[in-house]
Amino acid sequence: MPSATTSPSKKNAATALPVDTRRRWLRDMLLIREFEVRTMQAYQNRKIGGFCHVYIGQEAVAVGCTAAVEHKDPIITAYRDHGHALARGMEPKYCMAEMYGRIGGCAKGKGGSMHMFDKRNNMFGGHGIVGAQTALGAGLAFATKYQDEVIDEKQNTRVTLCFLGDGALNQGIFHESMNLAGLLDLPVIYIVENNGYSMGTSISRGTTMGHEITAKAAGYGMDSAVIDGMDVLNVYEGMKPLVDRCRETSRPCFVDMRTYRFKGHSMSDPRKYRTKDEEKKYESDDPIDKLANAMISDNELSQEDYDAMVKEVRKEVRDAMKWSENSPEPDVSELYKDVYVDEWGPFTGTSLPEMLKD
Ligand SMILES: Cc1ncc(C[n+]2csc(CCOP(=O)(O)OP(=O)(O)O)c2C)c(N)n1
Ligand SMILES: [Mg+2]
Repeated sequence: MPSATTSPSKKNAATALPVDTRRRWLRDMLLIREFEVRTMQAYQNRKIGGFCHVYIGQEAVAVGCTAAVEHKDPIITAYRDHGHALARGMEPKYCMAEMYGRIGGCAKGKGGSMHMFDKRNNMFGGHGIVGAQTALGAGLAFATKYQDEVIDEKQNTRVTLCFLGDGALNQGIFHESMNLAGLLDLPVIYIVENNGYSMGTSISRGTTMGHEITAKAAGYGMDSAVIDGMDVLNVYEGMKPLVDRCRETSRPCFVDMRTYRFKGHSMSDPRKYRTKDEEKKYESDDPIDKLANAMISDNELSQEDYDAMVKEVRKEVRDAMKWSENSPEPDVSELYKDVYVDEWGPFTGTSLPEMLKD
């Protein structure tokens, strides 16, 4: 019978990791935060157009989850995707230029904020249709399992992390994907970034059983876990055993990752559907402050080191913005390129298993 595990205690494997690892996670979260703050400003200054959703408040999820897998393991997510791309190692300039609609962007400026894609870092998007990535996540897991176990005859397969919002729980495609993943033993972990809202609809208004969403996994014969997503150490510690087990058994699993988005759903959202008190409560649980304060009080990081880190990421993001400004807009001839797979140079005549290999 599938079981729901609860949040692990804080002072375990993650705190036993080298200080440098935790410093890197802190820096990664700071970079995402700074990137998103500057994204909001650039949007207001009309440097960025189209739909845009920032990840402020949820940084510990992308950083802790990507730390729990290997670089070869595919990740895929929805449209609130800048944090996942950066956590996976995309250089900020490619992410920023994509939003600026410039040729230097990761999708040549043709995808925008919702379509961060980075094959080299095994980041398979950025998807704007709510729930669409859950079927693609199952497909990635099917392909990697086939390639790793059938073609390469390796014992351990890659594990796919498929992130989704709580709003996607009510999409038909999510249930079809869960069914197939359970039925075919696909090595995929569905991570619901449960920030409590789907645009302006709270989870209790839009989802049967409200916050008891792990019950849905039980219906598909999957193990599940509830993890506190506001603490990067907790995220890592909660995810690591699930990833190890998924790699070993090729059984999918499901995570209810409790988190909160500090800003609105998109760039224009007066947030009338929630109270200021609620926002304040979560803001006082800031994942960046939490790790920074813990490391400073444990003498693992000095205040000067922290200030220098903040300065460094500010410069990195400023440089990314400058670089994006200087990157040209795509030529009109780009309009018909990359529309079909057979026109996409590197993928021509390549089967999916081969494609996943390089
Ligand atoms: C199939 C589909 N229906 C509706 C929308 C419009 N829409 C965009 S975002 C969103 C809310 C999704 O919320 P959630 O999955 O919780 O993600 P979050 O924004 O909280 O990260 C909706 C309904 C869409 N993009 N796709
Ligand atoms: Mg949500």
